[in-house]
Amino acid sequence: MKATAVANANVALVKYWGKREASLILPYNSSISMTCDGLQTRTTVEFSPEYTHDMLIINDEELKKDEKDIMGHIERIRKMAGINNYAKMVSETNFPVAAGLASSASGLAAFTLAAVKAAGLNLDKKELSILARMGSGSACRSVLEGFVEWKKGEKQDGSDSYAECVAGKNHWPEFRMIATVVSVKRKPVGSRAGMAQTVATSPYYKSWLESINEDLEKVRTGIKEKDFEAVGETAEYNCIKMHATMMTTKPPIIYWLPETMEIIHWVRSVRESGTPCYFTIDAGPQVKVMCLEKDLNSLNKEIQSLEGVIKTIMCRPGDGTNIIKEHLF
Ligand code: 2P0
Repeated sequence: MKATAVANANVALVKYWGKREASLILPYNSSISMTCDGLQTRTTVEFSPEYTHDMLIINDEELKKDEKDIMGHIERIRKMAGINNYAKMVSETNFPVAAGLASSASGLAAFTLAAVKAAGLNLDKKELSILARMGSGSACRSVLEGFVEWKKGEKQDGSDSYAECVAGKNHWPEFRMIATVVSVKRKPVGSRAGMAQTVATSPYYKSWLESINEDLEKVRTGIKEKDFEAVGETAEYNCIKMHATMMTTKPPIIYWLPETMEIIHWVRSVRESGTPCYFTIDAGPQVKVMCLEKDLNSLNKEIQSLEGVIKTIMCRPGDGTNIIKEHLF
């Protein structure tokens, strides 16, 4: 009753921001992401009669309380499998947790698959995506490889709200992302609370929803046609629109730091001088720079020389969530 899974984080090109139903995690809008190799979580889960309580250890630190209610998620999986044993869960990421690099997406995707396997369940990709979604919305996209769309669905039970592959990881290997780390501090407002506050108080949230279908269509088509400018331009603008809804909540949520702004302006000036690149930013200060493979190394070198950049991680379209043989304990 022990299994280990590995999952990559994903970065949204069209963002998920806002829930129409919180307990099942059903979004107001569909979203599209790239599963990023290079931002990886490994998780081992074991159910055993020898454990007297559930234990969750992330990057060598035992968690007593978790923001994402991973304990609630393990209970859900225990019920599905009809088992009573407590679980030990050990998880390791190769990037900073809770700093806006989608750690909950890779974390909950790896955790869901490892727990399902350890519990003796056999789920297909759709069922796994639905289950991962109930752990953390964006995790449903990390189940799949390459470029992925999470269809928001219409049903109240969430059975039509899951992710599907738009294009596999080998469809467009020239599309790259450079994830920058400018701060490793925990963000001031978690995304779960942040999106609830946005839905409840931002006067711009309605406009966000009104323009989302156009963005989804442009990015979906752009990926299929490998149109870098269309995807980059739409993704960058979609990110700015999402942050505009965050900044207009009461009280306002501002995730950007001075270093974030510095990279934004740098990307714009590089683009003006002829190198195609675009930025996107999630619920945190880190900037992800989208570029083409041919410009990757030179742009990465330049970003590393910017003041305030602690490190960069270069990503290409990556694998979905998979079982591996090597356990963490
Ligand atoms: C996204 N984010 O599409 C957006 C963009 C952050 C900004 O999905 O409450 O950790 O667990 O469903 O998935 C972050 O939110 O939130 C997120 P829950 P989640 O990637």
